[in-house]
Amino acid sequence: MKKVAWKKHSVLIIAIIATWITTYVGYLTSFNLKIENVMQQFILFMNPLSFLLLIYGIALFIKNAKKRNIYILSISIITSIIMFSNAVFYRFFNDFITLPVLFQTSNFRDLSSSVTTNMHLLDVFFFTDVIIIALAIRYIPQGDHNDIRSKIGRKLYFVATAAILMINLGLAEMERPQLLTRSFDRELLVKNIGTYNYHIYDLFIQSKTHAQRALADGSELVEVGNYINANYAAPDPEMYGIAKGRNVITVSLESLQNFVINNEMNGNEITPFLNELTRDPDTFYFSEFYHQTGLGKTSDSEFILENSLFGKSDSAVFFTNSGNTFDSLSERLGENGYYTNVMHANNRSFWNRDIMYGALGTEKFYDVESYDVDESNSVGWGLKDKPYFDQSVEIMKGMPKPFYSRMITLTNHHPFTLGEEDISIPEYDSNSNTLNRYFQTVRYMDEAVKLFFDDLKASGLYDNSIIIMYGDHYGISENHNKAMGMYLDKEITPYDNATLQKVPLYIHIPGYGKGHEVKEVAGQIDLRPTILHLAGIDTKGDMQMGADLFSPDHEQFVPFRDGRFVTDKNVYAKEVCYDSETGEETDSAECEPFIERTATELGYSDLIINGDLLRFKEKNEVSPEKDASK
Ligand code: GP9
Ligand code: MN
Repeated sequence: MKKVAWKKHSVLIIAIIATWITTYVGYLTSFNLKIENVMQQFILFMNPLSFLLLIYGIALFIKNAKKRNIYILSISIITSIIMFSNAVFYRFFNDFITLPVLFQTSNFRDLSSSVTTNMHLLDVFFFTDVIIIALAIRYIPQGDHNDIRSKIGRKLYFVATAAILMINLGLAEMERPQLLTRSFDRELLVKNIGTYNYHIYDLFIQSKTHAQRALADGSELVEVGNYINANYAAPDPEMYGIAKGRNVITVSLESLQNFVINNEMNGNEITPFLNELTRDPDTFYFSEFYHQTGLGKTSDSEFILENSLFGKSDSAVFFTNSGNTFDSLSERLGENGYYTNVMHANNRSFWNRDIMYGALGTEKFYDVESYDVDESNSVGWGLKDKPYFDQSVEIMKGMPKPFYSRMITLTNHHPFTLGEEDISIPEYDSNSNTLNRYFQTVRYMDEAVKLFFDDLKASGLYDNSIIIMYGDHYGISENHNKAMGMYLDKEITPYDNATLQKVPLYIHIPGYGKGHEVKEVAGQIDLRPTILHLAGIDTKGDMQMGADLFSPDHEQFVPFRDGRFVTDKNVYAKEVCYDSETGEETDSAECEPFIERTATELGYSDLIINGDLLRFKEKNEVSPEKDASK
């Protein structure tokens, strides 16, 4: 009977194997996938299988032999075209195709012109399976089949397919926890679930986004706009335009929490340079400043800084809404003559940055390819912060002025590892190795930032720049509460977990002389209006949820993406209202109005993003100053 089944379905079996192998060989020859261990190699090998079993398996329902063969051949042509297009696309963009890129390429070089130049003769290889299948159809005679037994066989076949998919997803989840919820990186997706499943996943995410978008018609913009206008905080005339014409440099300090600043660990000063800056007359140091990121971590902090809108509650907005229209900080500075760029020595597709930066109007992304990276200057996630800053300043020297450079550091990232040569202070001695090492990588970052300032001074760029540095999100999660409790010498409550979300913010204006510590409760959402006002660019009428930090009207209220919030009087966490001074539980009536407002602000931000509402907003509609400056 086995023999009969093999004979009956030989074309199908040949098709599955031929496309499977062609796909796998395609992975190895056309994409630069970094495979680190045997398990990853195995996942890569097996990942095309579940999809191929499913899609070719539909042939089992087609009784007529001729139609069945046409179906199988068509599928092989389609899968070959998918692999072939990705290979051509990859040569140019170093990335896999995602749907928004097919609709939105205006900010990158023209796709179509590059396609032909990136096709290679050897690409016919991708159609090897088609040829094999065509030959099989030609030489292996097949009849119609329509019997009872095949129904049971079919069931078994699809159960096996589902099982293979589950095994694949299970292994992928082991290799990369939260792969599908956080998305991270297209390369990781392809490596773990395969090109075909990846495209289905992409289609799913993008259709969800499109459906939400299709339901919006712009009428919501009025309601949201009214709320935003009512909360507009006019700039302090003393500060407005104080950095006009200067280069704007923002630095995202990876995983840096505020608790290490002006603090020590077993007698060792953790951040000598950043501590010195808190007392520097050219620096405003914000000691009650919070990150507001969600699942999208670094990318959320980038999104918040650029748009003064929140990320999403259940996914990374960089992945779900890279096709939206934005009114970003980059775009606004760009319109005002700045050369806008991002400097980050990682894959361009990580967090979907390459696509999102296009939507944000960033002119240039200096990704890993723009840096000299090798074994000797890398650790953990890649290029170490010291050489990163060194090389970045070299690149900056050649940039048109003024520029807006958004820098993203990397070394102080989980798992917080360093080579011996970069360790300046001992490990901590708690039960958490993560926290123990954290102090060391934080210290390394502190030294790197000092070096950066020295380099900027030496390059002559320093005096005509303004440098804004902030922690992107927490580095030590609640899983390390016990160790944190030991370090802070107290039992960690939900109140502490909320206040531990403080990240340092430095606004450094060389030559200013009147800087000081600011204890205003504030958040990342406030960065966009603050920076634009310092640069002398008005933001009245902009669809932003934050307010200028220097404005007398700035309110001390910071909603977190998960519904917690902090004001100057209270902290609200785990549905408990705390007194912000004492950390003790207090009358819930004190928090009540802000619970409501947190929901409103998060809701309005979601409305803007999900409905892609900014596409309905007339450019320059409500910003007369901006027109005047042109
Ligand atoms: C990756 C870096 C880290 O490029 O930004 O991302 P994270 O894991 O912190 O979101
Ligand atoms: Mn980060």
